[in-house]
Amino acid sequence: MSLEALYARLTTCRACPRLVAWREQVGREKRAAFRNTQYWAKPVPGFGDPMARILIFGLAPGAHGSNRTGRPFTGDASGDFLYPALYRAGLASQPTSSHPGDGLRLEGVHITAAVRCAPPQNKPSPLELRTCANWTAQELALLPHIRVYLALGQIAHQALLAYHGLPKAHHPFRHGSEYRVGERFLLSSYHVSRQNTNTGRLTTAMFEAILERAKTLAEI
Ligand code: DU
Ligand code: SF4
Repeated sequence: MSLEALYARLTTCRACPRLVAWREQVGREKRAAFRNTQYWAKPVPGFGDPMARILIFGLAPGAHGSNRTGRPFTGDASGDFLYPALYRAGLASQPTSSHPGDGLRLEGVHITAAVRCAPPQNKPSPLELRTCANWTAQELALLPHIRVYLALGQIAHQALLAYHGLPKAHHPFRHGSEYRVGERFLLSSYHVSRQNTNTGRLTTAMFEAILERAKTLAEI
């Protein structure tokens, strides 16, 4: 199975009734600024380099970001922070990510999330996280060179610990925390959400340092 084939199956997933309802409701109601656009309103596949050594692991699609455009972190404030940073770190071909088909390519990095459908209030339930981890397992099987997980936020961090069967009490989330998980590293950062970047909780310099550390751990 190829990543493309996996993603084709993923986009038909309806395993979480609450998230299916929400992703589609947001896609019908839309935000005023996007009322003339067709929302994706489906599970959002991962994006990037199949040979990646770094896997950026987000929380879930933004209702009006990737739930609209169909590409992770594309079309909202989180992506407006993330992609320029990837570009400056030499991991992306351009600093902007506006829509699939804009020519953006990642190099050395792949991006996915703990949950692949937009959740209300950006809060997936524990069951939804466990259910979508089945897709994480299949995706990781097709990304054989990952050495570093870069978790964005505590929920992503805990989802990766759960995926590896590691107790969260022994691996607390901190901005910049690093743990070994089997052959890989789990490096974590505050999430790139507007809530964090607008308040200065996560600055450009802090995130640049995280990306440099990820590159070092991945030997890029
Ligand atoms: O056509 P393709 O090279 O298989 O790329 C498919 C898809 O993945 C495209 O949107 C670019 C992206 N991508 C990437 O970002 N970095 C890579 O190294 C290869 C593909
Ligand atoms: Fe399927 Fe994941 Fe979406 Fe649940 S969140 S419906 S498991 S793709």
